Amino acid sequence: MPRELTQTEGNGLALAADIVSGEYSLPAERCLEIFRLMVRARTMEERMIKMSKSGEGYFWIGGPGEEAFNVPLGLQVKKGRGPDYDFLHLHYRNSGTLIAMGMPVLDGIRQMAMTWTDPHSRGRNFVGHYSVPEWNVLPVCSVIGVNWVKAPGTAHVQKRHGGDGITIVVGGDAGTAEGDFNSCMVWSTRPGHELPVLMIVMNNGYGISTPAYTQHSELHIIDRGKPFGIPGEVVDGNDPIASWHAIDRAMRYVRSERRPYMIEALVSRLYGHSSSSGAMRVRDERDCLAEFEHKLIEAGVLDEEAAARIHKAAQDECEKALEQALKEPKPTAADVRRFTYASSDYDVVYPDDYTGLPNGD
Ligand SMILES: Cc1ncc(C[n+]2csc(CCOP(=O)(O)OP(=O)(O)O)c2C)c(N)n1
Repeated sequence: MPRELTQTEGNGLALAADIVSGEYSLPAERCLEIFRLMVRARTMEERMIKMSKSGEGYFWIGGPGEEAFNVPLGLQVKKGRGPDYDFLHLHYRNSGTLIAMGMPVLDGIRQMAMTWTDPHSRGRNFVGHYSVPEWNVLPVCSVIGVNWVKAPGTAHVQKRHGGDGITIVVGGDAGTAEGDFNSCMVWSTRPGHELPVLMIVMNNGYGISTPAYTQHSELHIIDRGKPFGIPGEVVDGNDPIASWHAIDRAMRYVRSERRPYMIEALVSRLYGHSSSSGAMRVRDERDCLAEFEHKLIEAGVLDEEAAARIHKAAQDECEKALEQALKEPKPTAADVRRFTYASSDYDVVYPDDYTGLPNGD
């Protein structure tokens, strides 16, 4: 509940000074910003699920159930290009992070529709496999685990470069069983060569159809960081206020200490693993968006009409984006050989610019 009501928003609703969740709070305006972004991310994903069923797209995988953590993450990234800024090695469920960083919904829909205009992969990668060089978002890799071992590479560059840029790496709980997770911890904690890596495990309790409790005997995944001296915390990833503060604490630590830190966010998986398992809405898991909406209404900073307007605006945005994407060209068969390697003056293997860069269109 809000501590006190101090202002009046343009739509006539009283704005609370802070929205409180347990021992944490955030200003009401920040909460409304997070809520709007969560709605846009969820609506985009649900539109994509429909596309996977209607044939306007094919395979779907994504982040419904992770928005309460992923949006606060995106809002706190030090966004830019090069080692002065944060590097992101994201998971395929990080749509909320990209939306919070400013990705247009249209670009997410373009990847789902596999259009040539998809800026992340030119219509050639799975949906949710983002890549944004201007924001240091490295291409999401379908091979789970690999992210963990790429992260020390960018963090190493940042450590040598100086400044306060950090490397953020995100993966699911099942992927932590890969040796790469261990490699990340080893490489990030070599004595005298510790690296600024924020390791984030999104624990939704499943690896496709395998429940985590049948595979993991450790109480928490972050406990595996202890022998390496990696501090960590478990956070309720369905609570955007708690998540905001956990991310803030972790980022402050990694930015200033230049050492790794681990967050384990307990999240939901609201449409199963992917379209391969039907992408049907599950009803027995917490829904962070419904919970947050309820909280903001209870606190008096939102009412049902205002919430409905926010949902409707997001739906309209997604319909418009889909309409646009469906008009755009698809890649051709010849394009499959392009953009495979960055061009180089020293490339003796593909002297004819096999990759299509930089002389391609
Ligand atoms: C190396 C590797 N093995 C297997 C797969 C097939 N696969 C795709 S997603 C997935 C489960 C991943 O579970 P988790 O890491 O918990 O992430 P979640 O999908 O639950 O977010 C698996 C096994 C893969 N992509 N890469």
